[in-house]
Amino acid sequence: QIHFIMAGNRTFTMIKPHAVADNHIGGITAMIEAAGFRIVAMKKTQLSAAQAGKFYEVHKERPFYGELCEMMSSGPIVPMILEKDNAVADFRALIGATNPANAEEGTIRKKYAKSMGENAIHGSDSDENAAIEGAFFFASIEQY
Ligand code: RTP
Ligand code: MG
Repeated sequence: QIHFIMAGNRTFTMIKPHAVADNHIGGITAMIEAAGFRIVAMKKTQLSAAQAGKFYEVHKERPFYGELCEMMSSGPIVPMILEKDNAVADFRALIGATNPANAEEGTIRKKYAKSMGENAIHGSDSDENAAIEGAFFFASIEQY
């Protein structure tokens, strides 16, 4: 089918627990779609602390690892696989800086982040990690 031939590449994202709890799923997905990303897979789920620990294993030596895993398992999240040309870099531009104090106008974190930890949304940092993180949450039959 032609839309597969024309498809861009993929990134992975999660709406973090505080933003789900505050009813921002609709506002955030609207910004994502308006920026030209296609939602390939999406669900609402909750990580155990152990699952969050596995997802964020790359950060296990960082001082914020324990706090990060606790926060990410504190309530439901909305993981998604997104598709667009230049998906990883364009999505990181859309979400804005990790620290919301540095997030640019018009970014998701500028609008919805509360702090460095509760910064509303995750975005993969490479094509390789996007594939790993997407496969952590979604089977191939869930990706359209
Ligand atoms: P993400 O992976 O969530 O898209 O965020 P990022 O690349 O902008 O930031 P990264 O360095 O990968 O950190 C992952 C998440 O850990 C929390 N964090 N807390 N307290 C702190 O100093 C600190 N630093 C990072 C944030 O929730 C960040 O998104
Ligand atoms: Mg990161």
